[in-house]
Amino acid sequence: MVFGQPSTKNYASITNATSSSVSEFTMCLFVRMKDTNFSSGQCLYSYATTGAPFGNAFYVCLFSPGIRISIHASGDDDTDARVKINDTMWHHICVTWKNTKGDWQFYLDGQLQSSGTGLKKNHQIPAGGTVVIGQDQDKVGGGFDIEDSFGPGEVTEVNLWSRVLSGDETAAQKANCDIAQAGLVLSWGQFKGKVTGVKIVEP
Ligand SMILES: [Ca+2]
Repeated sequence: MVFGQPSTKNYASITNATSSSVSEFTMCLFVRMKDTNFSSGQCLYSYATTGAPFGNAFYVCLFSPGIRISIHASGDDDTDARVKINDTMWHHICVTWKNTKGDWQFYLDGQLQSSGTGLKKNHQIPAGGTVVIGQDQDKVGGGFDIEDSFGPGEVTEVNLWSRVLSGDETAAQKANCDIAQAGLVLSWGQFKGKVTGVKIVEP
């Protein structure tokens, strides 16, 4: 997906994205940011449900310029992954989370870059929400702000698993685009047909 300048009209979305609540996940994508010096937010991925405050139940956004991972439920819980990717190069990123201890990991280009614990421990992310690529959701499937819109840049191969992938699995994605099938709940092929405003370029 090729995004132009930030606009609330550019995104891909999938409604009813998960059929059961989520106690652990991995979300990976390839991204290239063309603006090295942005000052507003750049939201890559958001998931929103009606029960969550401000819409989002989960998001991965860049806020000038570190990547923030957030899980919302009766109060936010977020963490700064201390990773910057605004260098116009392609990067592969993976975020993992598991509710048992609230452990999270952030992989950049197949390498574990940062990690932590206590992020929304014991929380279940509710089922049935909407995933949007390229926007933050202030309400389910909408409430987009240009200050949170992704662009200019490119995003591809966005996938979501209902489990924590291993380091070897994330490294294989980066190296060979080798997408693990076990636990894959949302795949890139599903997003490609649901885009608004952005251009799809086949590899
Ligand atoms: Ca917003």
